[in-house]
Amino acid sequence: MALLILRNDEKGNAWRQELLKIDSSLEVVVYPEPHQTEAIKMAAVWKHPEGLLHNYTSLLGIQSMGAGVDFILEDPSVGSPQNPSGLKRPIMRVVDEQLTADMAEYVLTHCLAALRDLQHFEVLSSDRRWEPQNYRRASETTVGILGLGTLGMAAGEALLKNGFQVRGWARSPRSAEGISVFAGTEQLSEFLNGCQIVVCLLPLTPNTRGILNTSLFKQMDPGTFIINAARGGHLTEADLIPAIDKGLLSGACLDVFQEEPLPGEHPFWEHPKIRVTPHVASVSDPRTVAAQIVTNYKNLLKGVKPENLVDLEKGY
Ligand code: NDP
Ligand code: OXD
Repeated sequence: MALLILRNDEKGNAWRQELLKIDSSLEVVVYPEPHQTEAIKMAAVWKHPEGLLHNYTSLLGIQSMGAGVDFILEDPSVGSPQNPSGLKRPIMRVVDEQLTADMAEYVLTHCLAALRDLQHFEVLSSDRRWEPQNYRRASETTVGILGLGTLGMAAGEALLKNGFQVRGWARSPRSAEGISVFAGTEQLSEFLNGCQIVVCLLPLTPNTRGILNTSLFKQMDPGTFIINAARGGHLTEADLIPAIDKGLLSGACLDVFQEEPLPGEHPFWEHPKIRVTPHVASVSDPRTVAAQIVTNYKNLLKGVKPENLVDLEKGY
C-alpha cells in the first residue's frame, strides 16, 4: 500500500520528507522510482505526464498538490463528465492558509504597483527621465475579482483592509462584508463597469477558458489594468497586446501563461506595459500542505470522505 508522488519537477523528494514527518510509517514512492502499480492507493500529482494514471487501477483518489485541478481533468486518463472513459476517482485539491495568504499578498502587491504605475517609472528611470505624473489613490480605485472563492475572497479582504473598493464575481450569488458580489454571465458586464483593476482568480474550466478576451476587455472601462494569477488558459493571449496598444487596457500583470516557462521569444516579455512573473503568485509549501495530503490518504484507506473534494460536474 503506497502513496505515489507524480510531478513535473524535482521537488518530489522534498514533498516525501514532509509527508514522512507527519507519519514515518507511510510508504511514499516518488515517480519514476520502481514500484508495483497495484500497490498505489493515492497519487499526489502536479502537472504530471498525461496518460499515466489509468495504469493505477487500485487508486482510491487523486490529490492535486496545488489549488487548481485543471491539469488533472485535462488528462485523458482521468474520468470526468467530459471524459467518461477515463479512470473515475475522487479528486482533491489543496486549500491551505499559507497558500491563500500568499495569493492575497501577490494581488495586493500588484494592485498597489498598478496604482502607482511602478512599471512606467521603471521604464522611465532606466532612461534617467524625471517625469512626475498624477496618481490614483486606493480609496478611488475599484478592484473587481473574477472568482470569489478561497483565494479571491482572501485577496478581496486584503484589498479592503488597504482602502480599495472591492467587487467579486462568482457563479452563485452570496453576500460578503464590504464586497459587492455579482453572479453569473448575466451580471458580468455590470460587474466590470466601474472597475479600474480586474483580477482573475477563476479555476480553469470549459466555461472560463479564454474569458480574458477582446470582448471582455471592451466591456471594461477604458484603461482597466488586468492581473491574471489563475491560469494561462484564461487569457486569449493574442488579444492582449492589441487591447493595450489601443488603450482598452492600461496594462497587465501576468503570473500564468498558455506555455510555461514563457518562451524567450514571447512578445509579453518585451512589452513595457506587461509585467511577467513566473507562476509564483502562490506556491504550495510542503511544510504546510503535507498534513492534508496525509489526512486524505488515510481517509481514503479507511473509506472516509476526503477533504477538499472537487465537484467533477463543476470542474473545480
Ligand atoms: P475556488 O474553487 O475556491 O474558487 C473559484 C471561484 O471561481 C468561486 O468563487 C467560483 O464561483 C468561481 N467560478 C468558477 N467558475 C465560474 C464561472 N463559470 N463563472 C463565475 N464564477 C466562477 O478556487 P481557489 O480560489 O482556491 O483557486 C482559484 C484558482 O487559482 C485555482 O483554480 C488555480 O488555477 C489558481 N491558482 C493559481 C496560483 C498561482 O500561483 N498563480 C496558485 C494557486 C491557485 P462559486 O463560488 O459560485 O462556485
Ligand atoms: C496552484 C498553483 O494551483 O500553484 O496551486 O497554480
